[in-house]
Amino acid sequence: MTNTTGNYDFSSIESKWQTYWAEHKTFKTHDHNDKPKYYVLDMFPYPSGDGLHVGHPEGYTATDIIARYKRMQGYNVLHPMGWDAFGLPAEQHAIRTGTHPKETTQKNITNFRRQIQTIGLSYDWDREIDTTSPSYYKWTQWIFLKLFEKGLAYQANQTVNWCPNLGTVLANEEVKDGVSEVGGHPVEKKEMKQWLLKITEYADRLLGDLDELDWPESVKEMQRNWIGKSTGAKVIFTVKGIANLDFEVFTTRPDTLFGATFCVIAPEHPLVSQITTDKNKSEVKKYIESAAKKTEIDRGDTTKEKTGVFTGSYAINPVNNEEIPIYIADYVMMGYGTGAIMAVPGHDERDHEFAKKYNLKIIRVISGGEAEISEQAHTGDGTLVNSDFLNDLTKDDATIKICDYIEKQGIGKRSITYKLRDWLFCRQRYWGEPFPLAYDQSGNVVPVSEEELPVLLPDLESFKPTGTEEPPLAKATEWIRYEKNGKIFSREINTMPQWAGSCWYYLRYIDPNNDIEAWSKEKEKYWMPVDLYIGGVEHAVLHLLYARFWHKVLYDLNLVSTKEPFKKLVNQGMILGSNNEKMSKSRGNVVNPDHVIEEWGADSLRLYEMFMGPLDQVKPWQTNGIVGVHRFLKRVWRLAIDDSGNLSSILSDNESESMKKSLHRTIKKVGEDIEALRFNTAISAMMEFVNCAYKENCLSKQALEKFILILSPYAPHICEEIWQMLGNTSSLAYAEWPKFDAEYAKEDIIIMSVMVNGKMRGTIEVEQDVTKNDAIAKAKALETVARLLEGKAIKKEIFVPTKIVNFVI
Ligand code: ANZ
Repeated sequence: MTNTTGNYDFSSIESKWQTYWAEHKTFKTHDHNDKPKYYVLDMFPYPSGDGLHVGHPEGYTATDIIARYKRMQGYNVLHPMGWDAFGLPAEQHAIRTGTHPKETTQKNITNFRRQIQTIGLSYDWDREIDTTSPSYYKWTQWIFLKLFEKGLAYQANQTVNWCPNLGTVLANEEVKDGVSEVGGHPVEKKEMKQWLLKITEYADRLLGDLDELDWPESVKEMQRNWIGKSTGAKVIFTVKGIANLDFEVFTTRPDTLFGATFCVIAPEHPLVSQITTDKNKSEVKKYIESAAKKTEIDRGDTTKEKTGVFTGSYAINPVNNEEIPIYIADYVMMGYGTGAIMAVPGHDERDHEFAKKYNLKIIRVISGGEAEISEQAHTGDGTLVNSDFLNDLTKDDATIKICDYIEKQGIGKRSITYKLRDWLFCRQRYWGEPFPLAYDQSGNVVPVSEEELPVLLPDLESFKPTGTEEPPLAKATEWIRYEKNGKIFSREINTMPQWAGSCWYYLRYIDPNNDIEAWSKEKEKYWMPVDLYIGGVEHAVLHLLYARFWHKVLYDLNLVSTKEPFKKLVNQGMILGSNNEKMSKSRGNVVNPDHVIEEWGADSLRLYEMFMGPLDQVKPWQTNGIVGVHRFLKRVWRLAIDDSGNLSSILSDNESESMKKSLHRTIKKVGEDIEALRFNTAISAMMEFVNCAYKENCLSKQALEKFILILSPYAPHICEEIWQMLGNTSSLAYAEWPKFDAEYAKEDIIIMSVMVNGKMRGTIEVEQDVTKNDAIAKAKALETVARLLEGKAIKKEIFVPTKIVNFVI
């Protein structure tokens, strides 16, 4: 078979094979195969107007290599793609450009799909999903109903960041120093009735089950910190001079109770007005007003100077009856613990800073520390001092003793607190899933019945924020009026937050076209859990925590069969611009994959993104890097096909020993590297193989075939073309992954000298790439060496690769 021209014409080769795969539905996945299953998932993109950037194909190529490799290994592979398309950016873009979000979203999806398809990723496009399509969000609403029925969705008044100019509530992260990050508009604290999901009810399980997951330790740690479990005690302090008035503090250090020299309550604490004396009223009022303007992030910032105000009242420390002043300060948050603390300035840095500023007493109750307690808090370990019956005990023993004591006396109890708050699950926005809820005439919430789903998002002409607290859907008056059994209801007009759709999309891929169920249980059992999930580290907490939460609820409802959705997680590292800065339009360093593909081809793009460095590392884009991998592909092409488009004359039947060795070593290494996601070193090994073939100037057709198969997950288009040129009539996508011959794959045996104290005592025969540990073990086993080492302490083990092992005794 001949190729029309002998050149590596990547652009016609790539479009030819993309068309072939689409027409033959090469990557269509069938359920209930008797093959073992493998589910490899990408974090589906948010289809922004900017289109794909080179960061997307990094993770997508990695999962694609795995998907293609697993298929060749005989797995039934699920590898789907879809669009996470509701949310604020689409709406803001729509507002800016004056087009309806529905239109822009569809336009963006079309562009994203086109771009993704030009990379040659092996998705089963029959499973494509779009979170904004009614056939999808019907089931998002259905899951919400399940949460509602289970009592996990509730309404409550919440203090939110309200920005009148933007006409919306903002997340804490979107507010800096009292103004919105976008536009710098003033932000107010406001009480608003909001929908919340009781994620806190799952805090312990979300924490505990992390241990079983094959996830990066850093991501697990971020989730642990976000959940923030603190073990300690709640202690009751009475207010002096006001009968029957007391309050509870939460402390992680009940052992320091004798060192509490003042109390602090949050500015929003319900007791504020009761305990503030007349004399202090105006000061307190002023302070509370200024605190209301700060965000929690600012209040919790330990670098900011502490502020506070005295209430005029005193609390009684229940263990020693000391009268201690009660302050109000904004470093104490109402939403955490009990919103009140016992301050121990001797051993807590924030309390120490506060005590110094307001001249409050500082007592040492734990021994140790370098500085005087009046100069610096001692937060470390030590034994108890100045603490009556706790004296001389260790911190741990004192904690047990004081907890037993307060429980016996009825002045407190052991307690666990979480940082995790319930999830604020509604937005005053247009472009989101409507809630399947309505209100009756007296304002009671009534869920919409399952048969009435989906509750369609009405086609509003004016979807912009109203400028008031009222969500845009308030304008859809006809839609709001909902009649059932002769009664009139009024629909919920908030929408769900943008995280909702991504909480369960991995389940929909399993059964994307099912209109009677969200997914079939049988298919769920076959496919779940996701075996490998690759995506950006920016989703370490929110998306991954929310999805785990929903999954656990579904598990409790017996709707899914696994406790956790994602068995193994990998974060790809960010790709920076060539100037080592984050890619952004304003920096002018954005690389558009369309241009790269046009100039060098999709196979070069894929190969380069994998060759840049370890998948999880941050790395800069370098144009000469892509030139290098492109040259490699040309060399592969030339190995197979000559100038006039015929099979190359290098190809012959006989083959040198060194070529055989090179082939089998490469097969072994590439397989092992793919398993370990070390794509860059696998590519280096394949480059070495090609160098070897040119040097030997002969290669068997069978060897070339095997090499093409192992290169194909990386550069599928060129490999399909060569595969066909070699006389194969169908796609290589399901060809068997080549096996290596262990004899040939073995590294060369070398001889290393073994010394004791620098004196030659023998030799060992090892493989060229032997590890230090293996070489040392083998050297120790030599009789001559073992005799010398017996009973002696080895001071040092020196290993000079391929040369020497030396023991210093
Ligand atoms: C006395 C004490 C002594 C404390 C000491 C610490 C060290 P984590 O670990 O984050 O859970 N605290 C309690 N509630 C608070 C709130 N609503 N706002 C701000 N701070 C609060 O922190 C728990 C500790 O933070 C608690 O233990 C309390 O101070 C403070 F040597 O109590 B501690």
